[in-house]
Amino acid sequence: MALEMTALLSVAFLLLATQGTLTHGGPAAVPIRLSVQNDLSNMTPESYSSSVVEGGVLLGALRRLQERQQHFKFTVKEDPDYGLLLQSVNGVAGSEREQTYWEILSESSGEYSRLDVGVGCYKPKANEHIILRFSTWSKH
Ligand code: B12
Repeated sequence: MALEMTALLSVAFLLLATQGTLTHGGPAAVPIRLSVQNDLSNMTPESYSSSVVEGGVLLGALRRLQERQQHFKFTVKEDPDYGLLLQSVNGVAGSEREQTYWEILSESSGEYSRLDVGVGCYKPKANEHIILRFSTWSKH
């Protein structure tokens, strides 16, 4: 009898544990660091932490940060060919006339590389340092 009871309890526990995993599991969170730099206006660089779901895109980390951090805001504009262009950060928008835009970089050990896709496609790696830098471009 005691044996049956233990077996029954074990099954019940297993069922509960599995259900817990299914309802609360979901994809793991990938932490990233995010800096905002604007060398054109002498602003002090800002640094934030955010996260993206495993395999998720940078846009998710920006959205999560915007929801939780009052001082971080951004907008995007849809491009028919390349998806989402990061248009403004914290109220500062890129401008065709001024030839300015938000450049997106990844920093590792002091080395900076430019992302080869936009915020809607780039999948950050764990603990990656992403930099949004207000920059100028020139016509050739
Ligand atoms: C010029 C150019 C830019 C200029 C556009 C300024 C301007 N008004 O001309 C600037 C410097 C702003 C730019 C920025 C970026 N660019 Co760019 N750009 C180009 C380039 C060389 C030519 C585009 C062009 O003039 N086409 C001719 C015009 C008539 O067509 P259009 O449709 O009107 O062009 C517009 C779009 O291309 C858009 N655009 C330009 N780059 C990007 C990037 C993204 C992600 C989006 C959504 C839109 C977009 O701006 C153009 C002008 O409005 C292309 C490569 C190529 N040879 O096509 C890369 C290209 C489109 N860019 C690219 C990238 C990766 C970027 C950046 C993400 C780089 C970065 N890490 O910062 C950023 C965007 C960041 C952000 N804020 O979201 C990639 C996109 C790849 C992809 N599959 O997503 C391309 C294909 C280059 C490459 N092979 O790596 N870019």
